[in-house]
Amino acid sequence: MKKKFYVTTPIYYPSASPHLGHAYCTTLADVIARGKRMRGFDTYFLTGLDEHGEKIQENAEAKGLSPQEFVDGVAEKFISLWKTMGISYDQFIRTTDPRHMETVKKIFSFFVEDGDAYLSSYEGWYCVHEESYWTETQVGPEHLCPECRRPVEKKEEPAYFFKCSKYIKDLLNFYNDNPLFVIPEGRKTEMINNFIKPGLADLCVTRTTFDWGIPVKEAPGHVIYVWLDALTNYISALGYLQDDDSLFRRFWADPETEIVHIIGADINRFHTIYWPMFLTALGLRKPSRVFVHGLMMMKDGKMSKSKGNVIPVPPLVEHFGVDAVRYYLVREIIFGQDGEFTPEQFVERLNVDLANNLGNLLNRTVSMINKYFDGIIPHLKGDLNERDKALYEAARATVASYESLVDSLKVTEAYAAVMELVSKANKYIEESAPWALAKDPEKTDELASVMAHLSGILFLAGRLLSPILIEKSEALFDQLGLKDDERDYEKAVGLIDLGGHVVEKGNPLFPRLDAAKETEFIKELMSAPKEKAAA
Ligand code: ME8
Repeated sequence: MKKKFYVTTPIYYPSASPHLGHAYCTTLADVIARGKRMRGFDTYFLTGLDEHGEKIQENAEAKGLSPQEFVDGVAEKFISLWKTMGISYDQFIRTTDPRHMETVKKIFSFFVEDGDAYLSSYEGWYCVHEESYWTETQVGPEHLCPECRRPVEKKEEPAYFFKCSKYIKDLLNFYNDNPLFVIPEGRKTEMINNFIKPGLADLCVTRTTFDWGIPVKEAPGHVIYVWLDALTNYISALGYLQDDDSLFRRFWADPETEIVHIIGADINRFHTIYWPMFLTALGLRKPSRVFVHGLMMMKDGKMSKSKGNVIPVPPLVEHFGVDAVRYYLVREIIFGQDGEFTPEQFVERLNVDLANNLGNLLNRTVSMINKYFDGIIPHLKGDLNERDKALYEAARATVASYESLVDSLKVTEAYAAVMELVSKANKYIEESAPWALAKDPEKTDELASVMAHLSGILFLAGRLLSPILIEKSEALFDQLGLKDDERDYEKAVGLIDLGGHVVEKGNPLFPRLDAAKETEFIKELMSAPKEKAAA
């Protein structure tokens, strides 16, 4: 039986155009999904948009559009960006989809029937931007949203509440029994200390002050407040409480499916406190892991359209290529930690890792096979010496650590391990000195062995990197003369003999970039007029 794997990104608010921060999270999820598919897991990858709420209604009004027209327009931009970034999602869920709305209504009715949701009235400090109510302590004397530091307003309204108090014990037991539920672990401690220990209030789940939301059947005038609506996407997309729930049975209900939500720290509370509670109330299993990634920051703080510091992704991809941008995102920012984008580091990372390390290894190997063996990869005849042996042992160890690192969501480290192997192969060239072996007729076997080993490493590295390098890995296989049906994972990790394949020298995979010129190019993109940057 194939192992099953379900991975999701947050469903983003269509209140702004997507930027490199959104691309960061979605690309990581894509790299994880592609990596699992490559290894034969039955994989499902979900992303989408969170289209209801007051902020969206306001944004639409400001543009003279209906909320639906407005979100349709922004949805196109997101879908187009994901195409540009090569995102291989299986479904793009939108919370205005009638099937999603039906599921949310049914869930709400269950909650009311079971007494998990009750009508009361709410008074609190509300942040329109975060769509969140905060307590007096949280907003402090300046009355600022603790999340985005914008001014909050005092509001009172009738509202339904979800009875969190009923589920706290279950949640804490679940945390205890599943130490890997929240990664990095510190993110769980944060939740316990900041929200659970001070006393978790029941969660407001309906609103009456705007109407762009899913209407509550039980109480006209109420719409379902965004978080119950939004979190439900992870199961409504799979058909939960719908006529066809086969995906739900396959990817959620089955306790054997590994379910991973990738999110940013800003929405940790909703995913690691309320979402497990909703699921318990519905009698459903909880996700296996919530991975809280760090934010990609700019020199002047968080990337945001209002600050005018967003990096427009399409021109970056057009200029450097999709693989270069994907590689940068995965490799430069350690998954789980905040990172800072700088044009200098962007160019440097591409030059050091892709042009000098990987590109160079391929270029040198193919040139030498052309020069010494008329372009035909020599057969592998085992390890001829300690150097050969050490290289292939390192390769096998890399596969093992790559798989285990990816499985524990240490994505950056997993790909760093592959690049480390590529560096080792470059060093192996220096140490074997094929140019010297070529001068000695008695060393032909050794020379052949060096070429055979290098070809095996290139095939392996190309395969392991292919979840990131979606185009260049294929170009690499082309240069090794591999046919389409010879490129699979098992063959690559088996370090099979590629002898007899005819190499084909192509363009350099990643030409070396002129650092000064390219840095300038990115800086210009960043300072482009806002309308351009938002495109
Ligand atoms: O919160 N760096 O939507 P949202 C890295 N609709 N990631 C970033 C980022 C940055 N600079 N900026 C945004 C919402 N993100 C809700 C989610 S889910 C059921 C509902 C990513 O559009 C990051 O993953 O504000 C963050 O958690 C998410 O976008 C927030 O997206």
